[in-house]
Amino acid sequence: MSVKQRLMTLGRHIDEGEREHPEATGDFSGLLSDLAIAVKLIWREVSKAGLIEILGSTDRQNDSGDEIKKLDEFANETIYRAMDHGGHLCVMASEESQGLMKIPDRYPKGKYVLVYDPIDGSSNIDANVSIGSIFGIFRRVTPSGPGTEEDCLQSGYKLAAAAYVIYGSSTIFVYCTGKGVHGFTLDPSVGEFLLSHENMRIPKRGKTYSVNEGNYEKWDANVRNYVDYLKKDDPGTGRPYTSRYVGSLVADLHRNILHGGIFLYPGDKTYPEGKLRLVYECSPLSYIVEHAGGRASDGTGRILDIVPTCIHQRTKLFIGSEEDVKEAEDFIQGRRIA
Ligand code: P6P
Repeated sequence: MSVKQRLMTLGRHIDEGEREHPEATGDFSGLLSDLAIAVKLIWREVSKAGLIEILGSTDRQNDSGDEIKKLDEFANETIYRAMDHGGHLCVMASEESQGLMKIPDRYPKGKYVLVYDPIDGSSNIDANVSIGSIFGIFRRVTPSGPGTEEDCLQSGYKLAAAAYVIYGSSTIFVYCTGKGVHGFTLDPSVGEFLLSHENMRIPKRGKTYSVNEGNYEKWDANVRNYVDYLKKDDPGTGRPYTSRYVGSLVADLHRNILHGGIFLYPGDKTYPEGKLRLVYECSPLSYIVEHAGGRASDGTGRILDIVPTCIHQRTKLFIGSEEDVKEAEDFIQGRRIA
């Protein structure tokens, strides 16, 4: 009989992880379990988004200037309401909320911080292209009481855990608490996330690159040199690479983790510092990719070493297979032109 994946639910996996830490209070496990409930509620709306009035825009913009979709708002509120009363968190921050999301006074304050992008890739919602959610969990740095901006503005290397969810042909919850990266696929018939990708490892090099080539004219020469290099036909080097870009960071990244490759969103004339958000998009995803054996850089340094100065701060992002990201850094830093 072929070796089958252990029949393991996300909840059991979280509990087993907690048992490896005798000092654990169950706080962390409770937090992750509450998060899984929120994700299932979002999945339910995403899976029928075309059937009910949840597509379309709220005619408002978030702090990033991005149009707020109704599903964005639903997901943002669902996560907040699932997480605000468990006593695990002292504060939250979200792409969809300008300022900090405080824990109501009537609820206890916990020792963790949640930063998140409730729906990433929302411009794809009405086209039925995969979208995602991204989560980062820090330990608080302030001693007690309501959490502050200081608790949210931590470098990614201080993350206690990170997770992403892809709502696509199937819904997959991928998380890491520092002991490997593990993926769980939702079985809608029982409403459980079942272990499907144990100990995910990203190949050291891939043959796929993901970038919005429509920005080519807006890039600097180093970025153009790198992308031109990937497209050059050079037998024996694996080039030309295949281009794959769906415009949903989580979906593009998940594919590159499974099969190898690089995702890049460099700076350009529109977004000189890069478009993607550091605190609740790039840091959590970089934490996961590094624990899967990959690399994540802003072109000159490690994403996880960046010290955020504001919640909605943007960054350039080169993330994926270690050798591909290192090669990209050589071009971005001008050490290579071909
Ligand atoms: P562009 C979606 O809006 C997003 O934040 C990421 O999910 C995605 O990778 C990127 O922006 C797409 O940006 O400029 O290529 O449309």
